[in-house]
Amino acid sequence: MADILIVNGTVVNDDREFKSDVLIQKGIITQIAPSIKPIEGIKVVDATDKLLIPGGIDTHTHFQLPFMGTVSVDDFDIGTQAAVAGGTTFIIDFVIPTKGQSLLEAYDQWRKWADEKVNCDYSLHMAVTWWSEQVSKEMEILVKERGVNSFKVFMAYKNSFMVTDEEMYHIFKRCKELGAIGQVHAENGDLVFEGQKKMLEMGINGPEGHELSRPEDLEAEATNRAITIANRVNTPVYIVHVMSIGAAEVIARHRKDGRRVYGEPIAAGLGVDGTHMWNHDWRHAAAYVMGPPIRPDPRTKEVLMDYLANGDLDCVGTDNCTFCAEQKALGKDDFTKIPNGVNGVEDRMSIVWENGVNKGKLTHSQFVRATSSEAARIFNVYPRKGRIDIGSDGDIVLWDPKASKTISKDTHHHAVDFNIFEGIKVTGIATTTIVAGNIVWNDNKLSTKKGSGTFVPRKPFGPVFNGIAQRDIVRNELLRKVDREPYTGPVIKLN
Ligand code: DUC
Ligand code: ZN
Ligand code: ZN
Ligand code: ZN
Repeated sequence: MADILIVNGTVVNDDREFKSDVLIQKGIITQIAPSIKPIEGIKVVDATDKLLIPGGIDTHTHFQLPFMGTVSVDDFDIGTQAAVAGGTTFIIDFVIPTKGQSLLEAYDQWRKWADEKVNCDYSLHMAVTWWSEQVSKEMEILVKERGVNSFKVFMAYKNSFMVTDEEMYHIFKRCKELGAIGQVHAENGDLVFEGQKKMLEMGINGPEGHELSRPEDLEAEATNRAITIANRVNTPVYIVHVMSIGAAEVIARHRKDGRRVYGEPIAAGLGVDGTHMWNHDWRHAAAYVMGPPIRPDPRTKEVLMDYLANGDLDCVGTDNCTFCAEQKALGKDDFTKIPNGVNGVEDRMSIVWENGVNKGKLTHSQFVRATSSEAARIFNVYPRKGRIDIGSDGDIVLWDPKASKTISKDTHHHAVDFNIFEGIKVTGIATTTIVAGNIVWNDNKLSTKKGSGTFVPRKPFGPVFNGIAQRDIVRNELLRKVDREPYTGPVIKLN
């Protein structure tokens, strides 16, 4: 928790942009003014020609995740190093208990893994992979005593994480009672499973079978089903990793109908297309295997960015879940065994800048909204995170909109031996990253301290905590009255 004075910068929040100095004391922003006099001995950082943006928030990581017979290689140490090197200062990872496992036990495990290693602040979402009285009770403890306000269900990964519609309904109901938000990995898991069997029967066992077995409409269908079920409960829902035009269209349509649904595109989906899965080099093709698949249609990343710009999609995550060549090779003869996952946590901000701001689709403030502020609002850590303001955490990035780099596995800060954005030139990078007043990334060098980040508990949503939740409550009350009144109109008899 250090003191630092940043001078001559341009502050960009999601509502406005202005020239200002910023003072951070004991890790918290204490002053924002045109010309702040340095206190004796304080570290002064010159931000001439730089934008000062709130540290990025990655809503979706899987560091050191035990998954598909192996463990993702970016752990909480390397993963958060990569994060800050790219301008992200806060990550939200997923606790994923196995079916039948206590949620609290899994939570303790993740806390232990993360607390020892994180180089920036973090929070945890909880995946709910099964349903029982015990799960219901543990959800309450997690919300009231452990700082978890978001619970994710998988509609895919049959035979491991997948839940039924009935279970999802009960989990959403419980979320509503507790003031938490439901999140969904939306793919029709039964049909993915059938598709996988069909591909293998047809002799398609390479990475292209991954994409062919889980087409876009299985994502769109599940997205619609998840929103429909959440709407039965009158509770908001957050769709993780929106990968297809079809799923984005479903979300946009429900939003137009007034439903409270949030959509999260990810760096992979905004930065590359899925044609790489047809590469003749097996390792190259396998590197792009993640679920839901990155879509081969080259328009997808453009359209997802358009939805992000118009506000029908909300905040950008990554699903960072990385596996090295020998781990991907677990599926050498059978694509269904290739560990699913790609990188993103380091390159997310620059990919969004390059394909959003540099293409004229996002303003600076919209960029901040999409990479930080909106995530902070949705997950209830705003304005502590996601804003440069007095009282907010001193997590600030000096962003150079003119500096360029070419993304490569040879220079990235991940543990993984491949980068799905290899060779992409981005203009707009984090030149200095400040976490709680400490410079942790500057001049291409990391100076992080393992274990220095802290867990940020997130309160449940309620009228006193969150404007969005307040609106939801009022709207849902109205909807209940409008939608659920007994029908009193004329009765049409069908013969
Ligand atoms: N998708 C992935 O690609 N990896 C981790 C879990 C998931 O849903
Ligand atoms: Zn997922
Ligand atoms: Zn390729
Ligand atoms: Zn994920």
